[in-house]
Amino acid sequence: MSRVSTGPSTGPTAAHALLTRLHEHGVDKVFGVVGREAASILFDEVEGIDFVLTRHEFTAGVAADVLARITGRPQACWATLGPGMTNLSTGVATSILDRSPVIALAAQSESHDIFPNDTHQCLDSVAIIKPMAKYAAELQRPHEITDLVDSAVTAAMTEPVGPSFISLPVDLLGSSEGIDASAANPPALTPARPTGAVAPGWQAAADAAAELLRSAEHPVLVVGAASIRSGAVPAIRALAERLDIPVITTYIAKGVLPAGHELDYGAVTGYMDGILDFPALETLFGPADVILTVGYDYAEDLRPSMWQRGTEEKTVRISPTPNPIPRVYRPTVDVVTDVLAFVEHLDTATASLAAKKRHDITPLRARIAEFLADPENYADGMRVHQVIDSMNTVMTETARPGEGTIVSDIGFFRHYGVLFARADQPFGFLTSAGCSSFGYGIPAAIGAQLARPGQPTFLIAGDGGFHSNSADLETIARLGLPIVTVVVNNDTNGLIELYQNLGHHRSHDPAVKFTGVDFVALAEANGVEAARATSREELLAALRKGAELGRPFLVEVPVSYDFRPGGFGALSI
Ligand code: TP9
Ligand code: MG
Repeated sequence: MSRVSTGPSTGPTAAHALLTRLHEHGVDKVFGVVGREAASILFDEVEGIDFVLTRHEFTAGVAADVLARITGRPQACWATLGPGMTNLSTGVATSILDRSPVIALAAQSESHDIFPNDTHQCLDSVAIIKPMAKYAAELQRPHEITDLVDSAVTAAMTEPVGPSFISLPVDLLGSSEGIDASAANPPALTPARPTGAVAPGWQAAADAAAELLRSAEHPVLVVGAASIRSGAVPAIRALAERLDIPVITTYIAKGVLPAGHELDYGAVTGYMDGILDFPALETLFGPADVILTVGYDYAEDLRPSMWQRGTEEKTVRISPTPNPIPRVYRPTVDVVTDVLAFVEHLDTATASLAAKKRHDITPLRARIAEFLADPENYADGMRVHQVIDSMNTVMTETARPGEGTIVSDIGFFRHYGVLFARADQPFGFLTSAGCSSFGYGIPAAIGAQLARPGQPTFLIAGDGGFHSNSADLETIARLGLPIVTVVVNNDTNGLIELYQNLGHHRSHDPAVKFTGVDFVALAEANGVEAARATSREELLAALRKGAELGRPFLVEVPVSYDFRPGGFGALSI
């Protein structure tokens, strides 16, 4: 609905209307870097929506992604035209592959001067972003901005949730032509939860799932993040506890059951058998005869090949999105509906069912405990599992039950985080499962700390990923966010070295090795207090200091990986 005024152009500008409408949809932050469009938009024009200046647009995109993920509301990021927009594009890629309702905004050349690839800094932004967005449009007339924001929010909040993009020619942004200041905006109608597909007759499919459960001996719930977005976590927990069904999650759905819950069989990664030197996937999935994949999303990197072990299983796919990947996953029963609606239906349909007897994973738990108890002091640097175990210790001392966030950048250490990091709430462990751009850590930690201001945020990052985006340490310092960062430093893109060794049985230093960076000095240069720790004792002391500080803190930890010959020969990825 557009409200067109024919009067003179003196009212609020499209920029003002844009911020107003974003705020009406619940957006309270715009992360970004402003360019020459600063002449046409002032971000303090509208109360309740703040601009957060970042050093890089990728940081802006990921911070918005994580803030949106945790708050369940859309959040926004901003870039200038041309290179600003291309820098932002990896943030947009993160939100499409990681499923987050981000409204990405970029300035564009004046409307009469849009000649992509010819005009200074002018690229065809909509064409570039469209393949990785739920919606992408360019503002044509200033008074239509409210409608464009509404379309962007609706698309972003539809499962699979993801980013929407609006390109804003700078002259239109600063214009009030056609905007009727006296007319009130229509209600924003932001959905409280994402909207998804509901197949007619899904209840019959849910009844078929209940029937499979009835005859199952060792059923398992495999839970993905769409379950969290649908508000189904308490219902899933109640169902699992009533029927004694174990819960296994994707990387990013860790925390669906609180840490230490007896039915929490953990999150899985294709690297786990290699890391643990133990048949973990076989132990977890071998005995399972019915697998309910609840809120299943292939982009979360939990692949059907991981559960296809031992006993031949029947599968149920529950998702608010019709199956996009039948070639790799064609379930026995497919239920396309809201996850919460399904779990409630299943709960009623199985009301008379006796509890199952969950299969035993004691050997796997014993292996993990043995691994983490490793007391050794290694001369060539700590091991990553020791680092994560220390972070868990201090997080447990610091966070109230059901609180706290451990954020992981991308690297080999991330897969140790998937296995070992404490997550005591949904999205209590944050990583980018879908896009996995390194450099994710700092912006994700910023988003998490802003979303959960009273709770501790710990970040683990590798030297490679961290230093690809470390300029935004200054953003952490400027905002005074009490994030405790641990940089595990092996002067190497370690995960890539692992692949080189797999492919060629030897490493090739120039492709993966760096010369040393002094991360303590780097942190201090950016206004962040820092320390170096080379043993568990030193690390625990540093983490405790950081957690108590109330300001940003960084710990550099020299690490080394043990690449056992053949240990990763059978990566399940
Ligand atoms: N470029 C981008 C933007 N993202 C990714 N994921 C790559 C390249 C490929 N991955 S995971 C990784 C790379 C280069 C290296 C990570 O090295 P690290 O020092 O951060 O971690 P670690 O522990 O594996 O050495
Ligand atoms: Mg490294």
